Amino acid sequence: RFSTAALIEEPITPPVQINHTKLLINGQFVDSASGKTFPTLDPRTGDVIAHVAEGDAEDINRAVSAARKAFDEGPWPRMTAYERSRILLRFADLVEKHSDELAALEAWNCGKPYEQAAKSELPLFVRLFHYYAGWADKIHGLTVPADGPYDVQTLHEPIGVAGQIIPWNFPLVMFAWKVGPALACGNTIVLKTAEQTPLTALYVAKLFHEAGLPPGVLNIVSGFGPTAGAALASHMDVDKLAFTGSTETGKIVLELAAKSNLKPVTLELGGKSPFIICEDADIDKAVELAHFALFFNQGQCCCAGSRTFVHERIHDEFLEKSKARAMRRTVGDPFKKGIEQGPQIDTEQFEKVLRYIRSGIESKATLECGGGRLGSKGFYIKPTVFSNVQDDMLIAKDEIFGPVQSILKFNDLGDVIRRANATRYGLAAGVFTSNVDTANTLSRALKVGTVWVNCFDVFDAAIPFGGYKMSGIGREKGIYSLHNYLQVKAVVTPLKSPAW
Ligand code: TXE
Repeated sequence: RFSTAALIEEPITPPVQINHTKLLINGQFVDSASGKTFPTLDPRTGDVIAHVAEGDAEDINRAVSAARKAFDEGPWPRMTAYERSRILLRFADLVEKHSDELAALEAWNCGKPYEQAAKSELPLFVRLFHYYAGWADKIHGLTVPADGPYDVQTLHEPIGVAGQIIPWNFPLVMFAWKVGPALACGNTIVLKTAEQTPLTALYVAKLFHEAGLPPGVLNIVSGFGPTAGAALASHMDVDKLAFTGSTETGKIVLELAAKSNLKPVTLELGGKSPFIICEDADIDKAVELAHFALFFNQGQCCCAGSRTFVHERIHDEFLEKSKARAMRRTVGDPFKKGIEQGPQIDTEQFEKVLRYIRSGIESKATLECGGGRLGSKGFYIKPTVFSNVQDDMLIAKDEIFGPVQSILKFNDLGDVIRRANATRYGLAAGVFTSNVDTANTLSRALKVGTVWVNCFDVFDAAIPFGGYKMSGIGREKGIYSLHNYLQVKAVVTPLKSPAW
């Protein structure tokens, strides 16, 4: 029983206007050098929302020059850290004031439920800027007790111009994870948004300038990966690159960075995260959490709990209840009340998810529910559950990035640890158990960057996030992200009177 077509056939008009569609370079909204634009689409219908200036290599050059000048000559890295912190705080307050419109724009451009954007993502965004505003005036070096008559200090300095490339699944949250720490440390930025979702970054960047950010400190270039993205990754005057997206593209940008000026790169890439439900788990709670871990944000999360491992003793009851829960999931227009799931982002992702569903059926996993598109327009997919999933099936190995839950059976801890770790990814894991020893064993044995025990998708600004193995390089959020945006300089001075 899925929500009726009525929930999707007549899209609600979003309660927000689109005011910004140009590139933001040196504090000004400008056309692209080529004059080209590209359409950004409504995932509910595939219709055009707006035409947006399309940046390419020439616009990246302009944006990098502005960021360079703002770093080398502008006030930003020379301000007191307290002044920088005040601007970050003012910005966060402005975003909070405009959060209804921003949530609407995010929902419209991304297809995510408005209530999710408003209640979860906007508060996370604001909190993250408060958090890094708090760090701005607490970044400092050390005095080092070196051998010999020397005074040794370390200075923690901003790196310079940061290039940042973000994906479409959480446009605002990804903006915050990248921009917050980079600015708190005193860097300047050229940020390339995903081609699917250019709108909210332009809106918030405008608010940043209202909050007092000097021109050139934050430049936003909308555009495509192989043109604008590649130009940024290979730019000789970009000092650091941060990327979130697919593992395949992560390899490309790492290579571009190495072949150009060897800029340091942080990568946050794909995942195939295990969610492990032990035999002592409260089944109803585990069903709900495993459902959330996979289906949240239409299944378009890099850390989605996309391999649901269930102990064989509770497997059958868990499966029945998970299937019933997926069939109760409300799918529909993201602007309607109580909607849990909107459309996938675009036709490419929609087709990819449907291909994996066909692959699951062909490889003889059992399709318990869902298994196809919902409605006749837009990119809606029925919540889908597969059981009898084996480790070597494609649906158990690849990142599907859609509302497709794969349920696997295990029999003991050793078995599940080995299988959970047998993947090229290592982003996150969920563990559901009432036994603290089991939780401790699993959280130490799993080769992943985050283990959520009896919870999932907890994204507080202070908690570091990032991957082992091919899920990435480096950590974002928390104190760890500051290290990505700082150089350490050692200053060594002979002491005249060492014996004093
Ligand atoms: O990713 P890309 P796509 C995964 C998910 C999804 C798959 C493909 O499995 O189905 O990736 O999605 C920019 N040089 N994730 O095609 O291509 C691009 O413009 C420089 C996981 O959207 O990695 C966008 O801004 N940049 C993920 C960004 O890279 C390039 C979130 C991400 O796009 C480029 C999204 C190039 N040559 C998808 N090519 C996560 N980790 O959360 C593309 N880009």
